Amino acid sequence: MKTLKFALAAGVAMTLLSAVPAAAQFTERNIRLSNGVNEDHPNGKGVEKFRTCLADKSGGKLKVQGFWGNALGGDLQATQALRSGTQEMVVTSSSPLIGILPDLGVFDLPFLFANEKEADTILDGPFGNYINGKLETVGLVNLAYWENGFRNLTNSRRPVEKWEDFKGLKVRVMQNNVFLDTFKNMGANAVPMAFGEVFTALETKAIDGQENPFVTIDTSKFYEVQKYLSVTRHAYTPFLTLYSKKLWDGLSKDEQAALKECAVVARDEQRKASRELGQASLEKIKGSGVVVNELNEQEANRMREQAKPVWEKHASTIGPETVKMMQDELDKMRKK
Ligand code: TF8
Repeated sequence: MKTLKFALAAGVAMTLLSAVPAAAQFTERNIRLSNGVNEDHPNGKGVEKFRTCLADKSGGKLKVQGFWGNALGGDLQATQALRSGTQEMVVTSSSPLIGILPDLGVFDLPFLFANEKEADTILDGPFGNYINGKLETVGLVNLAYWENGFRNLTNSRRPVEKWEDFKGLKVRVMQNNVFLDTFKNMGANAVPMAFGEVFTALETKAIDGQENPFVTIDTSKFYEVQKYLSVTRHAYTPFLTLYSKKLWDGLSKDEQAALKECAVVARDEQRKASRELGQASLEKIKGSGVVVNELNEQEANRMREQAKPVWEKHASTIGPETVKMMQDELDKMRKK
């Protein structure tokens, strides 16, 4: 009888225990998050949303400290700090990281995505997950894909209306072989350079041009030292929102879940800002006296044709399996 009572009491206690949710586990932490761009870039809106979302979920325990304009080093340097566990987070282009994970080069293939919707579908779907899995093996946890955006060419020499107009232009490209070859193949004199050096190189005319989305041409003030903007949309580069795997492994399950959820909430805000501010930036750039030209359809198609050999040349270094998977996902999506 005694044992039965005990068993009953124990049973009740167990049920009670499992009915009361365990208190969520959050530790007071300061998350240093660095950006190469300035705070008025759409990333400013993304980081702000990320900060408030995390504060909400963690009862103020998880704090985000944003750093801007390369204050903690460039994209690559900051990413290496994550890998060695001396910095928590970075929002970086995938392009400068191909030395760490060659598969990331798939995002650099010229004219890969036709529009933002295609980019969102691929990045937020199975392909994005597949790349995230690979990133973990090199010490990086990607919480979400944010938007850097469609890239356009600016220069101080002439309007670029067809691919032959690239000839002899000294154009800064990211430190990335796919970009280097895309521009060489157009006839440009391509110069790989870290983002932090670009403004001065343009200002001193060490280079003629560079390529980035409208929001970056605006918020990094490149339009002040450039005369022409050609709407080439030759590549869409995503941002990775990376967390140090070394530090990640020391977080509680609740902290990890909150970080992932908030990076996605912030992603939606960041993409919205990127798309709205993109138009505003273009108007501002025009208003400053920069001459803006679009490509006509025929020239846009010729440019796309001219870029094709770059795909073939780089498939083996990126990884044939990765390129094929991207191609299959694109085909599937476009058939729908
Ligand atoms: C580039 C990239 C950069 C971004 C930024 C530093 O041109 O597009 O603008 O990675 O976050 O280097």
